[in-house]
Amino acid sequence: MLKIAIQKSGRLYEDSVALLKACSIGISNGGGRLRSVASNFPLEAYFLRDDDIPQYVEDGVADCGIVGENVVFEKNKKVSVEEPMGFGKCRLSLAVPKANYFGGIGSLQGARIATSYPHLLRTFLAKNNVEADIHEISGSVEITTGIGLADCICDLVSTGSTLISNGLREVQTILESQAVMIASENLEAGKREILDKLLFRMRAVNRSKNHKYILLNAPDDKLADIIRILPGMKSPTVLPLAASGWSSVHSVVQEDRFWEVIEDLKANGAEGILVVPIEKMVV
Ligand code: PRT
Ligand code: ZN
Repeated sequence: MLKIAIQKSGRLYEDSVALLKACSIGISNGGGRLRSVASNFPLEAYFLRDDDIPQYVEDGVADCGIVGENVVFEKNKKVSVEEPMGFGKCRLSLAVPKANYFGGIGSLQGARIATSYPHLLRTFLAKNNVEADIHEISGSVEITTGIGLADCICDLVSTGSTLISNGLREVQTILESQAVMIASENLEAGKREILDKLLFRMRAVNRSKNHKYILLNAPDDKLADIIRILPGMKSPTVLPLAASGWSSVHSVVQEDRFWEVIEDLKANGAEGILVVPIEKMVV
């Protein structure tokens, strides 16, 4: 049985449980439960505060866990980072009151900086030969400049709207982060095997989120161009249509190139283009 630590509530809980569900593994902390055993996979989930997850994994109380990279690097525990999970994306950034001049990182010499990430901030400042006065606080970092506690803040940002509504301007990113799977450095062989199976499923689910299945009709004399545009997983499937001189082409397209590819296909004679989501993608 593999023991996995998951955030009890908060920004990562729902996405973590949804990813496991997409891997056909059902767990839930319904009714404030602290543990849940999956019925069809050798997995037991512990629901914990995200800040505690790296320590539990280092100690081997949990074998693995899903937590933000920002927390993993801040806590600096001996754990292995196994795989990005594709959610919980954010960045740790420095921000200053928007009316204030910012003359680069060097201008933070002697500044008072409020943060919940003192280790990451200290490391970043040391690399840039800046000595500043770090005020560690556990929450509401964004209000500290307004109340005169700090000149600058170092906090997580996703949309940026919290900074804007507090009159702050993002000036420097320190770390790009997302949720990752971490694991104990010395997992026993049986547990390693279960974790590898789980990661294999997660990869298949996450890959599918970044791809679409595409079907289209093309005149046979345009097939060569269309196949060049649609490389597919190995190569596209080409099937003859009942109407002579036409074929149906099936392939897989990366989400981030999607519109570009569609425009290119149309310009090269493709018709009746259908796009379908993919549930799992195993390569
Ligand atoms: O109770 P527990 O300790 O488990 O949870 P928590 O309150 O410490 O963490 P939680 O649930 O807020 O966040 C968990 C993880 O989600 C973080 O460690 C990050 O890895 C990730 N994450 C992603 C974020 C954000 N986006 C985010 N925007 N965590 C926090 N924020 C906060 C940020 O601190 C700021 O207050 O949201 C605000 C900024 O958001 P925008 O959209 O206005 O820029
Ligand atoms: Zn926390």
